[in-house]
Amino acid sequence: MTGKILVVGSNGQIGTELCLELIRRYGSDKVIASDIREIEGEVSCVFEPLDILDQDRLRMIVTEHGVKQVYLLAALLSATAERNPEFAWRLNMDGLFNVLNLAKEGLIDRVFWPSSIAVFGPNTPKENTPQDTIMQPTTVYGISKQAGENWCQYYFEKFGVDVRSIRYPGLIGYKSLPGGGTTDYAVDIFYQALEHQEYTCFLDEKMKLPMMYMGDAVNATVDIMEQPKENIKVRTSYNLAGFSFTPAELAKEIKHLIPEFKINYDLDYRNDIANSWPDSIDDSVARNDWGWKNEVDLSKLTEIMLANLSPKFNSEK
Ligand code: NAD
Ligand code: AKB
Repeated sequence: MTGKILVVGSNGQIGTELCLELIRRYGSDKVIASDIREIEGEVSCVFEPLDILDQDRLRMIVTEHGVKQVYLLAALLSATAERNPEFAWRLNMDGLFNVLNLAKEGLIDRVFWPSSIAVFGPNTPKENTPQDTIMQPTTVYGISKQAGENWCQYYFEKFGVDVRSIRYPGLIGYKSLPGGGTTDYAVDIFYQALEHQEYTCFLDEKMKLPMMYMGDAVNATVDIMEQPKENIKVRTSYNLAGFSFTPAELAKEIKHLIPEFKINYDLDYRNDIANSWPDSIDDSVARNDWGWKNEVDLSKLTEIMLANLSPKFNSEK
């Protein structure tokens, strides 16, 4: 691969693991991490402080390092965005335009931009939600993702910008802390289970949502970017599915490994957000177009999360 890869939002949940995978596949001299916050954790590559809203600095980093691919992860997620809708719209949209416009100028060859199941709304078919269906999102986050998808397609069709996208479900990993999403309960629950053997959930016990292990999501992300152009037939964003579960089902899995674990429920506005999203996703188009398949199911995920987080809590005791 020619040129360097820039990850914007590298300190977040996806960025932390994505940088490690990119370094594993291409070497640390190929990857540049960047975030508005200072670097944390295990990532061993060049780090550039960057506010994605600062277009001049983005341009400077891209030209100075010879960046040819950008993974744009900086955004406000659903729960945080509802508390600050105007800023969420600005960050989620202007950040995307700043990257797309550099690609339009020919400085960047390929862009990855994540969408979300949040593009769907209460009128969307809930079970096995198809690739193409009704999309009337009711959150500012979902509105920004749906608009972003259409802008990606527009830049591809009008200007030939090679931008690729996945509608991630809720992602669950152990390498970083949750970042303001509605599905993040399914990350936090593991920390609370290990520390307090108890978790108070802000979603209803029967709220079923599509989820995925972070390792699978990161593989899908790099895999879609490695595809030849002709395999990418959807230029809005691809549906992607792992498995679906409710808080009660996740609690039951955790109880198999931590028998004293208890879950309580105290619903808040995030339950309404979750209620507007699908229960499960049909990702057959991604499977057919570029061979996507997931590896990890719910019981494997529970084992991975507890096995990797336990040492952290044992060493803190
Ligand atoms: P996160 O909140 O954990 O990470 C976002 C990172 O962006 C943070 O490190 C933050 O410091 C950084 N950031 C914020 N503002 C910035 C700015 N102005 N300039 C540069 N960096 C900035 O989010 P995440 O879970 O890693 O999600 C990354 C992307 O994937 C987002 O676009 C999100 O919408 C999308 N997504 C995530 C999930 C999920 O379950 N995690 C699901 C669907 C879609
Ligand atoms: C969120 O809950 O906001 C994210 C998402 C599904 O986009 N995890």
